[in-house]
Amino acid sequence: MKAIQARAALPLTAALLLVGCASGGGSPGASTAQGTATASATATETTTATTAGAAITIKDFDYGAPLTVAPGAVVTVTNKDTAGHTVTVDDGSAFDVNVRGNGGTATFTAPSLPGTYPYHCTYHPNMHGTLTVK
Ligand SMILES: [Cu+2]
Repeated sequence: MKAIQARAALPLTAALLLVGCASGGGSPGASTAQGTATASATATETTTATTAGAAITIKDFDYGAPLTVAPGAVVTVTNKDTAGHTVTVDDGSAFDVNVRGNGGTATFTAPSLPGTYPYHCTYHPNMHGTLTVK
């Protein structure tokens, strides 16, 4: 007996990028280009160096996989447990947020100094996680 599971993932990439590339074929002394060449190439550069998107999801008293973020990144914490939790750095005071249960969220800013930051929950000392900044 065979169980075939077909999973069709169709990412809709509807990104049309029209880059006006001026054909730079400078062949010396050959053809004479006719007409008016209106080359207005507007290069819109979107520099996305944002540090968004970092997230910790707490579920079943677990912080999930260790998270690596850029210095100063905004980390969003979502708590899917019914109990409240905190994300509290073990040493120092780099971050300490309280996250309500039942889908509560909180955000904190990751330290600007690269390193590994173990954290815990002040309510449940057996809960541990690690945030890496680099
Ligand atoms: Cu907790």
